[in-house]
Amino acid sequence: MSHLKTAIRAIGEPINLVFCGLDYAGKTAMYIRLKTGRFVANLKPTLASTMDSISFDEDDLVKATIIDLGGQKALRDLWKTHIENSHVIIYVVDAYDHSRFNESKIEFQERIIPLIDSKPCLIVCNKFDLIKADSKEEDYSKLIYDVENTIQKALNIPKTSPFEIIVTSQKTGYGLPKLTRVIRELLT
Ligand SMILES: Nc1nc2c(ncn2[C@@H]2O[C@H](COP(=O)(O)OP(=O)(O)OP(=O)(O)O)[C@@H](O)[C@H]2O)c(=O)[nH]1
Ligand SMILES: [Mg+2]
Repeated sequence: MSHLKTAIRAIGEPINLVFCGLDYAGKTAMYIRLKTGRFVANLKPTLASTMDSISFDEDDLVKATIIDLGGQKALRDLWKTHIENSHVIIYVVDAYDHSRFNESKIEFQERIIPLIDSKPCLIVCNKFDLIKADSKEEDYSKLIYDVENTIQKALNIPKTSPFEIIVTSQKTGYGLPKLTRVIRELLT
């Protein structure tokens, strides 16, 4: 990951984080959570991508530009240019919706992997609140581990750097401190 830090320092340009992944995964909910700390239910699908500056520390010193893309099928050809122009890729998966794991895998393998170019790639397994509500598992850390493992296998994510899997719920805020910390570490 030090590759990113060196590149940023050398160039001194704004750092772009791109949010991609299938429609309905929770990209815009995550952008709003990171920006405002709030969860918004019933969001409309993103048709035009949003670019906005977000701080990842309380002193407002660690900033990056978020690019929140639309995930609908017809919009996925637009991902390429944004990924190429970004320093960090954040691929969001609806970890509750098993019926779309295969579609998410195909897009990840065909549209993300070829563009990685050693960029950090965080895979966000979102909607953990729905998984937890459905599960009888009482061991919280085991449940998290199972989600990470399920998504890693379902999408065939390499277990090595620059890939990192993070479980989140935009609704409860679970995983957001870890996500923020990982992003902050990449940026500073
Ligand atoms: N229960 C729950 N719902 C969530 C979570 N994250 C997002 N949602 C809801 O899921 C729906 C889709 O979320 P969006 O953020 O609009 O999804 P998106 O990935 O931006 O979708 P596109 O813009 O179409 O690509 C919205 O109604 C959100 O409120 C979560 O962690 N838990
Ligand atoms: Mg959206």
